[in-house]
Amino acid sequence: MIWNESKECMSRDEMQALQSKRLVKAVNRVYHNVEYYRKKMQALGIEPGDIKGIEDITKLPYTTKDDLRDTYPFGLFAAPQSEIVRVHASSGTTGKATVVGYTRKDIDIWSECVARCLAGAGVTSQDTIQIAYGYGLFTGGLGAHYGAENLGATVVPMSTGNTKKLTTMMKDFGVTAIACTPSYLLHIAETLEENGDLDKIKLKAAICGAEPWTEQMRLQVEEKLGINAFDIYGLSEIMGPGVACDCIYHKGLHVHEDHFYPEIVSADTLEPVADGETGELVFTTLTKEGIPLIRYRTKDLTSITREKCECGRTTARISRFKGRSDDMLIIRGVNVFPSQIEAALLEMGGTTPYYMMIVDRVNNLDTLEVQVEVEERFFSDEIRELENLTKKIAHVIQQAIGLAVKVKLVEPHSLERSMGKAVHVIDKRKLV
Ligand code: DLL
Repeated sequence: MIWNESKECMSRDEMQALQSKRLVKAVNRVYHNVEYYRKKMQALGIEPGDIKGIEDITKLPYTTKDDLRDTYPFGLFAAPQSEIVRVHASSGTTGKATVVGYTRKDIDIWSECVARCLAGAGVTSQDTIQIAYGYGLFTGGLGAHYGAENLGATVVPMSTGNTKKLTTMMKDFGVTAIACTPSYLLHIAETLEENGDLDKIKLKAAICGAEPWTEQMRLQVEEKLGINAFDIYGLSEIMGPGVACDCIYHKGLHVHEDHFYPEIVSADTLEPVADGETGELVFTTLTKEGIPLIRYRTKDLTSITREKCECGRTTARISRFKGRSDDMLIIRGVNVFPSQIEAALLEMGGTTPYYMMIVDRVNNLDTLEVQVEVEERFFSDEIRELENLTKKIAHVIQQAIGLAVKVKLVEPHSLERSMGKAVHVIDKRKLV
């Protein structure tokens, strides 16, 4: 089960010693190779010699997405172009794309991290795995692909776009594992069910990430497909998929902290919070050459524990993500995360994880309509039954988020299915 015992099962002292050694090297690298970092550190009066170990990390400045945008495209690269063997970029829906570069060593470490995740999910060289994240500038496809090859599994590079072909090959090739977004896995399960193929597949594990999903959704999809579903986390700025992943105990995601040092800080004060408390996740890359980042603010909200896991790994674990601080909606002054709606819907039963939140402002008052797909067997022509169900859903959501909402039931299969990162919110207030 454990793929890299020497790295994933170290004592805390050994881990800290390794992190200290690597941090000192990383700080020297950015100071000497990246003008932007040198100036930032000089402005704070910090010299590389001031950083003697991991305990000095809080002396260092934070890095944000804006820093990457200000230095677009390659300004934070710490290796000459001749050593950069690959670039990836984020879609940049809210501004310029953020571009990241990898040296050959970075790619090797990335594949090892993804391989560790897959091994933790029970995938071995005996497995056939479909990679159904998008290939291209998005890190999902190629990141998962290299990791699966590193492990020696047989890789089927599906990408996204043709679910029919994917399910046919899943059956014909005897596919045993799949890597895709959780929302796409749901769509795949739905397609298999519609075609009466659920009992014709050999799938045993799914490694899903790139978007928030609830524990309720993970359990639902496990039950539907008769598999074990794992949560894999990552972000392009830090590496891509494989920064952290949960194990068969599903009690938090193990961070590959020999390469990525995690801190949890208050999103308001930026002061570190205690283990177990929720805050913003911050990462420092300890071994990256192409684009090492110091104290990168991910905006992802989670908590951390450093207790040893039942699986034997000693690496720090982060809890399932509630969402990003910038995904949080403020509706009539109340903080709402889409994941709260998903959890409430799945807990009540009879509904599907397909929902859309429409936020608007009418007469200076915020409104929230939640469109919900119910399971076919609950969808009835009887107006009275539908009204009762609508009231029940509105009640459950109100209990979960503390806000009265308008619920609209929509026909099964009418909300758009996603093959990448699902969209659950239309905020019309932003459009005016
Ligand atoms: O989504 C990398 C990735 C690909 C991760 C495939 C896992 C699987 P970005 O496009 O840069 O990179 O988006 C990163 O996605 O900051 C989180 O907000 C969100 N995210 C990623 N994984 C998870 C997860 C990839 N397991 C952003 N749970 C991150 C919740 C996730 N959110």
